[in-house]
Amino acid sequence: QTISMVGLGYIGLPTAALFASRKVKVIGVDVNQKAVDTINKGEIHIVEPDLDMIVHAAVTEGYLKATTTPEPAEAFLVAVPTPFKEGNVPDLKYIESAAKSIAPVLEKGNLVILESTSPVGATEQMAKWLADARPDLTFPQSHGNNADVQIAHCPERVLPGKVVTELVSNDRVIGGMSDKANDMAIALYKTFVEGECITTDSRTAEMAKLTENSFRDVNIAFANELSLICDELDINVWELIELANRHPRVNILQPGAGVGGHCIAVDPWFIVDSAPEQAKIIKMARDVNNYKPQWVVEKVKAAITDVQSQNPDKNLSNITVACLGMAFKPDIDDLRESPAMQIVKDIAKIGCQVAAVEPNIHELPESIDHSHVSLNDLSKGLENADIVVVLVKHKQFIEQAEYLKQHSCIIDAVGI
Ligand code: SAJ
Repeated sequence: QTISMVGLGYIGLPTAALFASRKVKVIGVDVNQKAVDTINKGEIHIVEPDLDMIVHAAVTEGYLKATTTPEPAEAFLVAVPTPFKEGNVPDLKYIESAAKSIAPVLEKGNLVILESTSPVGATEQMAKWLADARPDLTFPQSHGNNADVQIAHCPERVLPGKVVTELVSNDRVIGGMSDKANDMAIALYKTFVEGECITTDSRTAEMAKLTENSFRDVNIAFANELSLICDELDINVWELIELANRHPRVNILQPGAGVGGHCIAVDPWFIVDSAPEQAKIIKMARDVNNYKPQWVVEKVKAAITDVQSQNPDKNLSNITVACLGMAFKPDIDDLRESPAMQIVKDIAKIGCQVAAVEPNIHELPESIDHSHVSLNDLSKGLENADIVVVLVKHKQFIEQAEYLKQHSCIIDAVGI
């Protein structure tokens, strides 16, 4: 059996490598020539624990190879990005181009699985693109179980940082466009999935994935809203949440600097776009979480005013704000869609000096204003800081909590 993984990013590459580790031949397809070359050398172009070993073994043993042009296979798995475009509308252009690229090599008996997080109806749309490109084959929208090519949506739901273990142990929702597609998809995933495979239709599977991430977004928004309320009422929100969580049916999440990453801050918009009249709480949660970085910046501005009123000779350019953390969540190096990174940029725009501390990176990204922001280790970052802002709950900062507490002006967005 040969399977083809279309899209070799954070989800596609680990999935491809796990199939290959079970001695299934995998052809990985990606438009990024550099990524293809790196993988064919047995190396990886993304950061994810344990992935390097598995990819290296899969490539050297000959079970995984990468290419930029699709080849025939029995099953095709599509894991390409589904961003949103202007107006928070989902953009399916990567699914469309993946579908159009595999269509010419499809054969009778194939299974095509969409793994990308998608708005409701995207799998049916993909099936339509495939059918339009291949009028000589039949598809489940018109031929159900008897179609030449079967199609399903099986959303990924793994946590960045734990992808390799969660791919194996998580339960898997399988949304086939026919019963046959469901049977074929279960047989395929059972190669390495130890969790349960539960079947439904493609639209419910799409909505299930969006619901999971929206559930988390709404719950984080509740915590973030509490942090604003408690600030107003002069109550320690961390203590409050700990106390409320002693109730057997209450489990409040943690407030923070905002919600980042490529999933939780994006997926709820797919629901809002599909049902704008009904999706009231989901939309409101997005707004609450999106506002949080701005609120942190406002706190910093107020602290700057305080510092200046105590030291009238201090102008903006000789005030230093130490920003602890730039990643989108604790103990990773991923800065994409990071509220902490946005906050660092916004504080630099005020005109003061920013001493950024991010133990998981070695150099500042290019998009940062290097004349106002420097990258430091923790002790150097704190050295001349007038104000300290904790933006990410990295383990290195938790270890130094007692020391940090001694600083005269500290804004703790994450409850260190
Ligand atoms: N966050 C808080 N407070 C919390 C928990 C998280 O502010 O109590 C913030 C984090 O700092 C981060 C953001 O939320 O900025 C998202 O982090 P996360 O760890 O909740 O989730 P992701 O984006 O890394 O992964 C999510 C997961 N979804 C759920 O937990 C429901 C993962 O299982 C999905 O597979 C992934 O999205 C995805 O690919 O969709």
